[in-house]
Amino acid sequence: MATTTTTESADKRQSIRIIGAPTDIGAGHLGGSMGPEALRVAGLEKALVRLGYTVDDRGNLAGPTNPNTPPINGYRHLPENIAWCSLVRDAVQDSMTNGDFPILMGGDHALAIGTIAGLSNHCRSVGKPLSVLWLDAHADFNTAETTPSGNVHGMPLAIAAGHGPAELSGLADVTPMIDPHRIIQVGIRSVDVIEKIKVVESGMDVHDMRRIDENGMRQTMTQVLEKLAALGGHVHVSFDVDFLDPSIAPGVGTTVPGGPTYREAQLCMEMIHDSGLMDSLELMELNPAYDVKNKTAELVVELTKSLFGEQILSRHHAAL
Ligand SMILES: [Mn+2]
Repeated sequence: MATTTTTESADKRQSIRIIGAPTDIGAGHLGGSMGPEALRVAGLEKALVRLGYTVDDRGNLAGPTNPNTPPINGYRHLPENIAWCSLVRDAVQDSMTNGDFPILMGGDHALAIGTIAGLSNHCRSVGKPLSVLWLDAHADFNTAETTPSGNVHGMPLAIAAGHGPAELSGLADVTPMIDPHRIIQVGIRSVDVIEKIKVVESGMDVHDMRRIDENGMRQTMTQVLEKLAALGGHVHVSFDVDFLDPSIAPGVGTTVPGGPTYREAQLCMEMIHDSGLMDSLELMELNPAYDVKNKTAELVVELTKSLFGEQILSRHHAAL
């Protein structure tokens, strides 16, 4: 695919803008607010520079603190989630408008509402459809009616698809901000009871761990990337660190056993890179309070390098 990449998209990929969103406002556990700093300590910027990219770390967005209070009408911290997601929307949209490839460092996964809102606005302005590749242990398709906890990080895709409080689901210029038929999920292995019905009805394409066990990561990602290529338009990759098996990635608040191994995750990321399809990225739910000597942050940096083209041997050398 690399040989068919246009000059325009190749240029776009040379310039990366890193945006930090240090908050755990949508999560059940505190500590995701330290995620951006842990990724900086693990050398995210330097790793991308070594791969030949120009990288501009814009520092952190500044939103409200976490009041850590119980749900009100089914949602925890709704006003604070609105404030943070609005900041993320504007930062991501500004990056796209300036031709920079945005990497959002979370922060919890509720912030994806802001990312998708910003991308939705940008895509509408340039006449492109928006698709999302969602790497996660969870379907994140709860609503106030189905959520066991009221934590908004379990709801971002339902809200992006138009099912949620108007203040959040209406954060983009149009509602819904994405067509759920353009959402592909990989790695899913924890879906709440009523949420299962909503996920099946939603139209999302869900490659759960059972499908990955049966088909293998290679065939799974071949199918996923062929579908994304056929759908066309902008492809956003939303990487929840709990996608990974907890044995290699303990630094998240919501670990679920039975996730992709180190090699399966690397293959997934390398295949995404080789497809040339990725147009924006977010690295979500890293929680240093649960990590061991920052090893999960270091793994996320390793996987991000693969997403941006790091290979064991270059394809050219391997062919000689
Ligand atoms: Mn998630």
